[in-house]
Amino acid sequence: MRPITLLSVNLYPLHIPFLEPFVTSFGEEPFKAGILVEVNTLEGVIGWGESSVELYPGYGAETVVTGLHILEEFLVPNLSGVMIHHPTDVPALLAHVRGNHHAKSGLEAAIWDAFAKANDMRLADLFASCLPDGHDSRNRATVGVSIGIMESIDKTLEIVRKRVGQGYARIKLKIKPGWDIELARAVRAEFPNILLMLDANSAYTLADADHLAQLDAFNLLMIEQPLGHDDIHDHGLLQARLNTPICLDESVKSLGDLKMALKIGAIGVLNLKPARVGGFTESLKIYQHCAENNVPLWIGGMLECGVGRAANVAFASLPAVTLPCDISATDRYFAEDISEPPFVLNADSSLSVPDGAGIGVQVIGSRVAESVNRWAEVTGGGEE
Ligand code: OSB
Ligand code: MG
Repeated sequence: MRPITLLSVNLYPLHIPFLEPFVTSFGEEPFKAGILVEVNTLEGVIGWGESSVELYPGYGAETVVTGLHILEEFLVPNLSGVMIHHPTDVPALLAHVRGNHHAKSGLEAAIWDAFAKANDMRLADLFASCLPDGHDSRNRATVGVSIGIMESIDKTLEIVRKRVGQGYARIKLKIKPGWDIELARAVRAEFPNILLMLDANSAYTLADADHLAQLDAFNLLMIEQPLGHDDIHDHGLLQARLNTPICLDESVKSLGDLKMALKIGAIGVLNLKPARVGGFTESLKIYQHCAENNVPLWIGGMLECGVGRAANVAFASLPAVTLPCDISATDRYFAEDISEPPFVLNADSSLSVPDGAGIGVQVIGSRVAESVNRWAEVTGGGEE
């Protein structure tokens, strides 16, 4: 494959209005925040990636401001003028920085996109080319929808009706203490057959095990990250007391974490967010480990804009992604995204992989500029 040479990197803070705020056990996301990464190459190809960092360090430790700092001061300077023979070589070039996976993943993703474009292939096919035979892209990703914490169960039921009506085949409800058993009971009563799951974003402790065991009555696909974001051990103890499979999100930041969780019985299902594990190179290793060990796998989301969404759809089109993903249609999040065309839900609850090279969506420059301006307004100045 044709190598690329990196000339320059531009970083754009994101501020895109949501159609509705997204509330989780760790807080409210008032608008879509993040960092858009643009990579320019000697070959004249431009690559785009998204660092799905957030406004507050509630899900993970990183924020937009820490992401800009780490990218500008430590990651980008190491790549200037570097020839990339394959995107899987990128993590070694970023290894001098510990952690900061979300920041790294946007830069790596931009290089994956540029490399795929320079070689005139879809990102989905580039991913497949890194895997053994039999892992070709299915050209679409099966998806569900994640529903935030609402002001009442009635309001939640209304939204669930709307999403089921739109054709989403799997519903995920955010929960927290006091917003769990009765919610699950009400949704299950009205929708006895939908694929239903809950996500606690680390809102419980092992002392809640008996309480959480009541959820076994509702035939849930899984319960996602009930316990500490950094506590694989206690998830093992909890799983022994639940029939519902535990899905880990926050706790699995690397292939090593996954292996440990599997070894101690702390995980039944993996939510793989490429950003959380540092990018697509690590994601491909984790994907292969899941494929070889029959670990049920789906791709999670961080309310990405079209750039991150496109890359995640490409990854989620790989065949060992066996469960519906948290990658919904553009109109579930935004009135207007920064890229075109929008992702539209197919009748089989899937999103199609775009046809074009790389991520296959076009970034609209004027919308990026508007987003940067909105960010500057709410933060009272430039990027700092
Ligand atoms: O825990 O999966 C999560 C969004 C932001 C931060 C954490 C999570 C989420 C979601 C949204 O659940 C999934 C999506 O992008 O639609
Ligand atoms: Mg989650």
